[in-house]
Amino acid sequence: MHMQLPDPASTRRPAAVPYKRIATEEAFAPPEMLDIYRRMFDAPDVDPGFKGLMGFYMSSPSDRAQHIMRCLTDLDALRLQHMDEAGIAMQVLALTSPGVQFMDTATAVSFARIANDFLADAIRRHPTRLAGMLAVAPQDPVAAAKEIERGVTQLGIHSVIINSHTQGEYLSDPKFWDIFAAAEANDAPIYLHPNSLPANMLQPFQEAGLDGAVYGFGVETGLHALRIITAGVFDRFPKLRMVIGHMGEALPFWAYRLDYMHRATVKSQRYASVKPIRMQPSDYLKQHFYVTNSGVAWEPAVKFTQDFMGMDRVLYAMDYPYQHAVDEVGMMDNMALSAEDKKRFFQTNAETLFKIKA
Ligand code: 1DF
Ligand code: MN
Repeated sequence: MHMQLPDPASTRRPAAVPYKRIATEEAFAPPEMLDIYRRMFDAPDVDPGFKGLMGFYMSSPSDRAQHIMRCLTDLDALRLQHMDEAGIAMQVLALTSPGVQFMDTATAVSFARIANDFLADAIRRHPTRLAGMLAVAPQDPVAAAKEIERGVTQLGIHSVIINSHTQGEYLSDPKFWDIFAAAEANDAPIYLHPNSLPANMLQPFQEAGLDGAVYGFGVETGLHALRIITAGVFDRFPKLRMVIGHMGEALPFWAYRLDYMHRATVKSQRYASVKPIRMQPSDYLKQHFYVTNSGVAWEPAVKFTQDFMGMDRVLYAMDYPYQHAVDEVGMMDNMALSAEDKKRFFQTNAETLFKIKA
């Protein structure tokens, strides 16, 4: 296998292919949400990770920030043009991180509904090009559960986005489990997407500039997924399914050590919080999770993850507009995979998971 890292700088247009490319972790932002964010940045107690991340994109004159802001707020001509240029047939959209998760509870609950209606309108305008995930406010788990039911039954959106921690709190805490109950009851997978690092984790990452998508996001989101697994969430909700991006936030690569050390930790009774669970951590990854390759257009990593998770559990994603890299599409097209497996990766796994009608 070639272990050389590809050059993401060139821009060739991808070729016609016998499958639809469905990109499954693509971001948008209603302008009204950015107005709410602007007001939040002025508060004295604003979360430093949130302000550092979205404050940057919303105020920086850099080409990267300007491009991202323009793309995030467009759900029509510009987005479709970028999709056409990249050969993307369909985007599965999610309210950009952190969505509503730093808002006060009342604002978060009401804005999640507004965002979902806004998304449903865009999908109605472009039903063959756009699909989506439901935003919810974990700050109010009962309201989040209701919004999942409303979104699935009334908006026809069959998955949920949660941007990792909510103000430093993790879904491993049973106070959030009404959300899992609703996701399971409505057969809606939850995409656990990165968030900026919580305040108590930020400093050693941020001082080295490693808090964002470069590394910190993956560490924190992987931690969150592991907390959910080791808290016994899937023993309690056996039909619950989750999705993680960025090649499973490296968890497939960790699987062997996770299993060994989790087993040893349970046995030694070192922590009251580490109780026995029915299976090994890697079994939950393989049976309850789907992985997208957002941000990781690297054949050896995709192949390893397919080998670990199974061909039906690894899906294509671009992470537009944060990784708007047209060249990566062709690199994924050219992976040494059978025609059937390539179609699973780009198209049919997404159609099944997100209940997209072909
Ligand atoms: C970044 C990356 C920002 C991702 C995101 O949301 C995001 C970034 C604010 O590069 O700063 O969703 N990402 O998923 O990799
Ligand atoms: Mn993303």
